[in-house]
Amino acid sequence: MWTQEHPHRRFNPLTGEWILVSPHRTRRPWRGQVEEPQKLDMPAYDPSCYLCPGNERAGGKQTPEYKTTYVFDNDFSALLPDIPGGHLDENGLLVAHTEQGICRVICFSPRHDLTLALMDVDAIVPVVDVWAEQYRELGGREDISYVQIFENRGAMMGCSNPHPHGQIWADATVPSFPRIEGERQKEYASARGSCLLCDYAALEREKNERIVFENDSFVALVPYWAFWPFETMLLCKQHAPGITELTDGQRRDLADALHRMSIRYDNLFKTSFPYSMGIHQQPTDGAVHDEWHLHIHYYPPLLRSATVRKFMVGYEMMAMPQRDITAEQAAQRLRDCPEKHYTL
Ligand code: H2U
Ligand code: ZN
Repeated sequence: MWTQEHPHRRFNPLTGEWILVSPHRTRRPWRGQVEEPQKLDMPAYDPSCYLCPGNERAGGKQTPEYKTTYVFDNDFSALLPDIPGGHLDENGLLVAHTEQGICRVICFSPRHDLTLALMDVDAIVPVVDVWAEQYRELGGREDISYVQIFENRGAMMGCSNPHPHGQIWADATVPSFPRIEGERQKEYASARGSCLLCDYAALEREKNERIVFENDSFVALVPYWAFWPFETMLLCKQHAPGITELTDGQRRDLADALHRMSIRYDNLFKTSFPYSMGIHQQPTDGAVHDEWHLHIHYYPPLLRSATVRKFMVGYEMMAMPQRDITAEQAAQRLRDCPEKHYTL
């Protein structure tokens, strides 16, 4: 009889891809390091930080004396708004298109020493509000079809500065991952007449095996098809294609969910937990996208401790992604974490 204890593949309905799960491997003995809780001694203001209020940034620009959040055009933008349009196609083999866009940086707080785990929910609500404003403004432009809001946390993720901040890259075209998720949601909606992620959230809440926590508007869970060891998703319980559709109450619940997820993550390995987190929502390409269901992905690299991470190498680079610890075990570990930050 097949059980989920045997090696198996799990299907990701949002991408159409598979992931190999090898639960028996978690029985391998582990004699790796057990680390001391990491102290997070950081100054509230760092004179050398370009995101701290009043300090100088690259190119002589100045970060103002802001009180809550602050948004500016990235001084090293990967995408630029004013470039000549053009493309190349030689035999379908050498193909290129110019890509226009806008990159911005969002400071979450003037305090250098805080993170979403250490800020109050009251202070995170303005972050959600500024995400919605930016989505509305950038998405409202003729030349922008998708607004990707994200946060990279921790040096392990290539984050250059601990000052709490995120980024926005707004693109003339819909980038690969949201495009694929959009196509999959659209196919599901046409085939079943319902929303993929509304149905998924309802199923997970009924099963109650992978839920980490809930509030009135959001459910936090380890998706059945998770790839990163402690990957999670925040799903809006009500159908909402984008962040601008959220009510004030839902925005507050999102701030609460972001806060609680970050605390549980930090408590898991008693460290300032690294991750990439991003919002997936409807494109702003002028079409109606009711098939889209707003959600947030967390992709954290850590596996066993504050320093032992998962590597995507070998079979995973050549064949398909794989995990040992199951989504159910990861959800249990995150459920067992308290919601009071370990440093407090
Ligand atoms: P990360 O730490 O996630 O790399 O984000 C910081 C961003 O801040 C990064 O994209 C930008 C970098 O280009 N930046 C500025 O816009 N101005 C500066 O003075 C330094 C860094
Ligand atoms: Zn700072």
